[in-house]
Amino acid sequence: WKAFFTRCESRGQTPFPYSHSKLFGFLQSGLEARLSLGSLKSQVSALSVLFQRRIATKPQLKESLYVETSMYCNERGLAVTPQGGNTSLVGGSVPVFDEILISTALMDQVISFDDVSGALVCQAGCVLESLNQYLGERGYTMPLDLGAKGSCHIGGNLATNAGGLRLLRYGSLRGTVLGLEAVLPDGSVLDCLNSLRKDNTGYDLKQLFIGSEGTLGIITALSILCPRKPSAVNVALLGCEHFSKVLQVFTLCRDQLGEILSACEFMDSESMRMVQTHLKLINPLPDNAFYVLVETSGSCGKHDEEKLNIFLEKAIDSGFVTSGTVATNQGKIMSLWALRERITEALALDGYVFKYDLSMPVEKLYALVEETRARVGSSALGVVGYGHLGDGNLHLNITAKSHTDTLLSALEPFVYEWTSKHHGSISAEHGLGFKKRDHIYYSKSRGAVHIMQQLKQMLDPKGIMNPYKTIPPAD
Ligand code: FAD
Ligand code: 2HG
Ligand code: ZN
Repeated sequence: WKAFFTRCESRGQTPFPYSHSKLFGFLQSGLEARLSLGSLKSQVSALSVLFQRRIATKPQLKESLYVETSMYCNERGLAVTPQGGNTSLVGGSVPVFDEILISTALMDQVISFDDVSGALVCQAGCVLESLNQYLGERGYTMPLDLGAKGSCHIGGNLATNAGGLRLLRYGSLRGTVLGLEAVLPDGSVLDCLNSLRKDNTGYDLKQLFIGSEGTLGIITALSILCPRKPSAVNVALLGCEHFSKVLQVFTLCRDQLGEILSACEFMDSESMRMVQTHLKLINPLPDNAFYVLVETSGSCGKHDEEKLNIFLEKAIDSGFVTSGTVATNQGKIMSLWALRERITEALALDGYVFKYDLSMPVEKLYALVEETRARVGSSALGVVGYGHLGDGNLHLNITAKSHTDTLLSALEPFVYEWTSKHHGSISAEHGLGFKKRDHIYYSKSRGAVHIMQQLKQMLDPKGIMNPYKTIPPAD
């Protein structure tokens, strides 16, 4: 990013949003491009005429619009970036040089909902929170939840294989997505949109598109299995003195809460400081080194409360937690969740943020934060560790007054090498996008990346789909 911005700025250009004349500058400077300069403006206006005509004739947008656009772009070698809610944290959803942005924002219709099986079929541009609301009115809920729920699209969630706050309970989208439809780069439609729970007829092609970050095609519709909305939800926020106690709380809550455990998140005191300072949120507990948020969801309030109380008693008696608070009403539940869900927002208000999304054996999770803190010293404003404890997923964020190469070189490749050494993943749930594409080798073998490149070549021979993201070019 830095190199790219510096190049643009040295020519007096602002990289985003770019106009055609600015793009002209990029092309002249020899950056990769697949457009002929003279025709760019006419290509874009031809596309917009195509869109307007389509919208006028088809008030309810169908995938046919995407078919025509894909064919148009494929024939002319125009690069395309699919965009959902644009909440990507790795620069996956923004054009880098010459791509045409295709948004799913107008594809926001529920197609069907089966209230016996819980299978929801909808278009890719439905906002996650709206789907949850739609289902809530019918006694069901979405099997995933994340802080960006008010903006992100379900198509974007599939494209990134988003994890989030409920993965511990309902598992990954690789299990809950039943089928999908995608428009391929050449305009053909891949129809795998079934709603069956069991289907072992050949390769499971939908899995290729889950987590493909817009590099293979545009997901236009999907079918997803939704669980019943739990009638009883309880949340506890607990304070711990050491990370070793956080781990003991996790083990205890799995033992004691079993099938009603729906989330187990953790945050350190630095994360708490961020939400208190920048968002003025109130910490209901005395200051602690760590906080664990435990959520239970079930169908019998009395039974769940009893279980939660036994768990809390044991956690206190064993000295795992030093303080705690429990919420059973919606208002307090939301305010406890806000402390955890809004950390990303608070960090953005602290300064420039270096973001890392890592998974590793859970007992190693916090050692990396401590080592990073010691390494960067006072050159950072904050070194913050939090995440999805139940999934072994750490969000390590380092804030600074501004981006500096010195800080970057203290962090990278250190963070990636550390993670790889401990057999972790350098992108647990956010994907690789533009920012992390070239770091893929820390988590995947050369052989595995080679097969990914071959798959990409087969489905997108002209390389028009999100070309600068996720999969590095073949050597
Ligand atoms: P976009 O950002 O628009 O796109 C993401 C990628 O998918 C891009 O590569 C894009 O090209 C591609 N894409 C989008 N739509 C399609 C489509 N229809 N077909 C093909 N490709 C497509 N992520 C988590 O996993 N867990 C979290 O807990 C979490 N919390 C977050 C909290 C906040 C406050 C924020 C800002 C982000 C968070 N994220 C989280 C990251 C982000 O929200 C997810 O990656 C989300 O799934 C992206 O959805 P989107 O619709 O915004 O996609
Ligand atoms: C979360 O779990 C998100 O809050 C965002 O995945 C993490 O901003 C981050 O690093
Ligand atoms: Zn997360």
